[in-house]
Amino acid sequence: MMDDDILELLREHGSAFVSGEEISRRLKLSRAAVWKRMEQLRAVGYEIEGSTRSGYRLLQSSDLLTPSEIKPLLKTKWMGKRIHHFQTIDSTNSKAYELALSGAEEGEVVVSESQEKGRGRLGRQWFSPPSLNLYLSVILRPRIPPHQAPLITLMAAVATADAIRKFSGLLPLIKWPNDILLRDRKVAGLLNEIHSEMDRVHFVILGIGVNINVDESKFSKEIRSLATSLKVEMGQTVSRKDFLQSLLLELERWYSIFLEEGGAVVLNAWRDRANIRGRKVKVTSFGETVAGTAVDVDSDGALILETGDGKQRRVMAGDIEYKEKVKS
Ligand code: BTX
Repeated sequence: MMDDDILELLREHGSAFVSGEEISRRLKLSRAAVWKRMEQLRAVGYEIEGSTRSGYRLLQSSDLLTPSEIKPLLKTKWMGKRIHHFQTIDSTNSKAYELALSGAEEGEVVVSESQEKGRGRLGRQWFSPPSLNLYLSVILRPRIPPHQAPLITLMAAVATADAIRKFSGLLPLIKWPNDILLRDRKVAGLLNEIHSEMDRVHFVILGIGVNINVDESKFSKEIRSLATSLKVEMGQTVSRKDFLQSLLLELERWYSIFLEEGGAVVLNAWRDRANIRGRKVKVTSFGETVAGTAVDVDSDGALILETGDGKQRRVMAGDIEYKEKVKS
């Protein structure tokens, strides 16, 4: 954790130097210990400039999500072979949409170190602080009719949940429509957007935000009790690059399963990971709240609820609240 503290201190100063004296005072380390730590950080790939007069400054973090950092790690056949990397951007989804409109190919990825207007569903915001998390959007061009597009959203949630499980060894749960929870808190969210005409999809943008190294204290009060990160859950700092490569691999794998084996396989995988059937829930959809028992999720992504009067209701969009704790 000490290395994290040093890096945080260096990052706080941006491109300016921070004196060895200040580092040793703030982190309660001897000057010699600071020097040794810097050597260790350099050894793992951090580019740190040192000057006897001015101190230290971070020139390049080894965990940047630049194409040159990511590409050597990729195990995919085609996904992520072209990465558009930004230091900051309004929203990776908006950028990917724009690129797709001007002809970007299937599998191109937009990734940014931070987002100024990270978007959630229903006009909400996605907290996107710099260099800590993952904000990415993948362009897909499936040859499917628009009514099948929701299956792509379910597929992306399954892939994200599997990437988290394989990477962390923890068991995530999908929460309808497509949040990923660890210990009942949101660790990732998906915002997928589709561009289509009546009978065919032009492209789908898979927008995925994963909280990786953000500490609990950085979340605003409103979301602190609802959100978490891989670092919080795993108790250690996580390599965003390694996680990104796992995520792209899972997305490629599940997308091929969808194309080759069909939507039913994806839907079943989603059901397994959501564990929603039979749960007592309350759903708020466009200002209306419906309570009931979750029966299933349909291939169009709709939640089917059994309301007290024995009737079934389909809810297309909204937010769900479990009436009892999530079993994971
Ligand atoms: P959502 O509408 O389900 O979730 C947004 C809600 O979640 C917010 O209103 C807030 O309560 C809470 N929240 C906000 N930020 C975070 C966070 N970092 N972690 C946990 N909870 C949070 C979910 O929308 C879809 C989010 C997709 C984000 C990706 S990032 C890459 C891509 N680009 C883009 O603009 N959006 C997507």
